[in-house]
Amino acid sequence: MAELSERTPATPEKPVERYDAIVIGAGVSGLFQLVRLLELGFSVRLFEAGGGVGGTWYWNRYPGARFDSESYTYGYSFSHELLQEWDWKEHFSGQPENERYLNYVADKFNLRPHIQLNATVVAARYDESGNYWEVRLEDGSRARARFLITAVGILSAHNIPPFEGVESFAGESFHTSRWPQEPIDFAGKRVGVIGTGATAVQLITEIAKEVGHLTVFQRTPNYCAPLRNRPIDAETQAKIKASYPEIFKRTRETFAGFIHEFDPRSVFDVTPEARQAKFEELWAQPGFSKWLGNFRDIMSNPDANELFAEFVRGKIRERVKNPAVAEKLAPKDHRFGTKRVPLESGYYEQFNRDNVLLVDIRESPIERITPRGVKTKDAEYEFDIIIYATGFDAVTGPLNRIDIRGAGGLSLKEKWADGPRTYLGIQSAGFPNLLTLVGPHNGATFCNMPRCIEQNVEWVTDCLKYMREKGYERIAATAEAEEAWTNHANELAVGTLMSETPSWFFGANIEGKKRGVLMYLGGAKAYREKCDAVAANGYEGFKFD
Ligand code: NA7
Repeated sequence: MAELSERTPATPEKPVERYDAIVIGAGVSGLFQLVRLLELGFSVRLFEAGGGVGGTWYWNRYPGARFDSESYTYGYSFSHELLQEWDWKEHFSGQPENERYLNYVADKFNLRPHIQLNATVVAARYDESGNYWEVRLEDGSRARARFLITAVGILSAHNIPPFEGVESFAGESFHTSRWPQEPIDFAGKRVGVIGTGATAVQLITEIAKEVGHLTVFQRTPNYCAPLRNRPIDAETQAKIKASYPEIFKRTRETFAGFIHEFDPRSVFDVTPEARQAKFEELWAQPGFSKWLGNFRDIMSNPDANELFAEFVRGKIRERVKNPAVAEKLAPKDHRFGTKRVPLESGYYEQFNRDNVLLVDIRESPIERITPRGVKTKDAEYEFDIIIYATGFDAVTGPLNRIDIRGAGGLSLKEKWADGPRTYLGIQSAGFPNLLTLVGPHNGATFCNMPRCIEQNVEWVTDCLKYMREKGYERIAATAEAEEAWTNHANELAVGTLMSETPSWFFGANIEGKKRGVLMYLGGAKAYREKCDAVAANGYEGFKFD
């Protein structure tokens, strides 16, 4: 690959930089991929749109942002030294600490010389005759590499719905994922939050006590469950550090890479009393136990699901004093766990405060944003600040926002107009040497992210090593392998309770986006086994040159 490491001027002013590999994104996946590529001796450039490293934990700096994963299952597992020297302070660590951690990783592994910040990749083009990718940045500069590895995450393309008048608002407004670096002074301010997803639930709980008045615009209520965060004391810290091998052994075995695993029993295998006791027990536990540690048929049998859904509604009714408000907050239009379950630390109690108002925008839809605030069908609400907690163009959005052109000028976005088509969520046919970490239909999409990210990165790294050993310079998924994987990923979603519910898992939150499963619902373990088998069989389904 020596020829790609040279610098050849494209124009006298601006040389086109050349590398063995280009990585896009300095989040959890991009940083680890960089570590591994440098170990392979590759020359690498990592382009990051943000002004710092951390990806999700750089961008999502809104008050209350924190892990829903147990911290010690979220950190990287690849370095024993890192595991032993990093002290997580809370069981579910908050954004500032998470961003510090990823900066610590960047320093520890000396990654910064290879990272270019404030560098938004807007286009990437594959040159067939030269077998290289050329990326173009927003500032017009270009760089080339044999391999292009996207590490853009599944929730980085933020979405502000096309409300009329968004630009006309005279106060301050921002999306939760484009939060200002400087702290916001909420004291005495009239604040409107649009959205009640996992992000809004964290944010609202945190700012309700600070603001003058808070108006929450809810379209769909969620089944929120208690996070039960707490600090990690010294004794627990020592125990955690001593048990990392067991922790990661467990997260390799579970369905979604968390420490929680479904109870193999049906809700109907036990008496109503035993079931109620189990529900209460789950409710008292931290994290996703209520979702991913529940009876197995909660996620497949509507009657089983309804039992737990009603249990959660009961909890909401107990906590919210005004019965009419409680009913609005209690979901009835979709089943429990078919959307991402927000974890909360006092969310429902915020609606007992005098300074918090819930507006049901199914009853009274938002008509437009005005210079003064938000106009619904029935009223105009005046604000100093509007916060859009309106989510993301998930999974395909971050890739589609880059103009990616493969062999013959094929556009990835156009190819995916009717839904993504990939092999293992790692490659799309017609895009040789483009490797998409955590791409659509990749096992990492429905997973405790870092656990599956490490699997993705190790697999890609092994594949690149294999290519080097064999003298191959091009890897391309075959159309047949892509067809089979895409059918498999789509079939896994057919008939599931999840597929009945409009959510970002299926692209349903974005106007005009083709509806279809974006995740891989076969489980992280099954996905890893499939990837391992593909590698063991000489990377079947890929063609090498
Ligand atoms: P989500 O979960 O997509 O939530 C977005 C929220 O914004 C949700 O309540 C939406 O209501 C609401 N929304 C979106 N578009 C509109 C329009 N047009 N009008 C009114 N309300 C709207 O995003 P989050 O950031 O909370 O969470 C994303 C993931 O980040 C989460 O799953 C975790 O994995 C971390 P809707 O439910 O669509 O009716």
